[in-house]
Amino acid sequence: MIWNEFIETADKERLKEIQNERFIKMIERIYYNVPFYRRKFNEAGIELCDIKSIDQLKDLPFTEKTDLRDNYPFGLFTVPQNQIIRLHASSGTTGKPTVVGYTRSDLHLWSEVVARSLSMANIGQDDVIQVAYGYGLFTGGLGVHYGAEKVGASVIPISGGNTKKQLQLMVDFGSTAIACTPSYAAHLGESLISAGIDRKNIKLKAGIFGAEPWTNELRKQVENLLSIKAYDIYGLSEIIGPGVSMECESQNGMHIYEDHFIPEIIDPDTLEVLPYGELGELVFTTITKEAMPLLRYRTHDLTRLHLEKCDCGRTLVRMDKCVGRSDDMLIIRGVNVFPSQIEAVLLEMSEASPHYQLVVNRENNLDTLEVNVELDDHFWSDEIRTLENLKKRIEHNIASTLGVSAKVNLVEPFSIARSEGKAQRVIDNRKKNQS
Ligand code: DLL
Repeated sequence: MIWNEFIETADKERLKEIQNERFIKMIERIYYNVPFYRRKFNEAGIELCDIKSIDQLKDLPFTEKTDLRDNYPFGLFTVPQNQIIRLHASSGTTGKPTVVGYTRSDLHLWSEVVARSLSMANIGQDDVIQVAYGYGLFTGGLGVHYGAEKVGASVIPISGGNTKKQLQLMVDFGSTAIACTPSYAAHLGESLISAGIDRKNIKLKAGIFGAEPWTNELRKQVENLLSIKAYDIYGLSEIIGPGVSMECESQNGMHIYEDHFIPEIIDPDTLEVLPYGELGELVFTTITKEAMPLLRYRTHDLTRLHLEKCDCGRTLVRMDKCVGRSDDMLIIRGVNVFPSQIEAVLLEMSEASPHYQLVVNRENNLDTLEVNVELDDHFWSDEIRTLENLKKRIEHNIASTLGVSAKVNLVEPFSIARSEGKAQRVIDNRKKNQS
């Protein structure tokens, strides 16, 4: 189901015309209304009248998360407070939160892009969607909520957590779709089984999972556990929230709504724009947002872009599943390791459950990586030799795939804390010791 056929299947020339027009307006908007941008343009010697086409985007300055913090709370807004009708914020582990504001038109835009996203999973007015992303300052809950209302689905605003209630309503209200983080979806799946609920009593067919990196291996597990099709949805508060891009039925990358968010992939070191197909950092420019447009915002998410038309008929550029954030990348004795790579290795083995944790330490100036792996209930054994062999096999698979040795600790089923939102997969004690 394509929500906005005109845009989602537009030919590239038509789309570029639309982008160009909107881009120029956006540049004027930030230049005249936000001192921060005016200063940046002046420092870079850029005159407003010189910017005539979106092709010049690559020559304009970047915006970073620290710029949002430095202008806390409302310094990057282009409108007075009386036009802001919603505020969200991301907690951030250190310092001040990053704040985002929305005008009425921004909220319309947000529901439009989420409506497009849900339509990719064929969610419409015959559906009952359980929104189990957190409601509050986090954009997940309310973001998906408004888009779900727009497509006419019956929305259950249950928010995150309270797993028993989630399962009860799933059965009683006949939920056909669930939106939550993939790690929580895995937990819901196993809870469904341990509660002894017969799958026949559940109408669930689709999951809208995002807000954290997850692998295709985890997708398979969650699809099996819940007997659904699991779709990846991507977004970040600074750009709008969920609904920056979403996977269609082909599950071949997430379509980015380029009529609102212009993507670029850059080399995070040289900051040069990379060609389609190359792995690098995703950067977005919003061209229609009113309250807080962002110019070349560095997401620090690592992925690739693909231009080819998709089997679903959409022409919108696709982004691969995110490998992770550049700031989540662990460097273990000089080797770059993303938690998602470990996840892929673990979940290729049927013995591992989707619950794991990486613990990094520094001992005698050497980094050590420990991987706590929770075993699937069926494979837990009292036989030490069985466990020892399995542990060695996992250690071998990690070493041969990632090129780094790790100590694996097999832990009992249900012993790793479950997350209701974004899972905390890494405990890096090196950082703690530094501060
Ligand atoms: O996580 C918005 C969201 C809510 C997206 C619900 C999808 C579903 P933030 O809290 O600002 O916003 O976190 C944004 O989360 O830069 C990525 O690192 C990560 N992220 C979001 N979606 C995905 C995804 C929301 N599908 C940060 N795959 C982003 C991988 C994701 N990482």
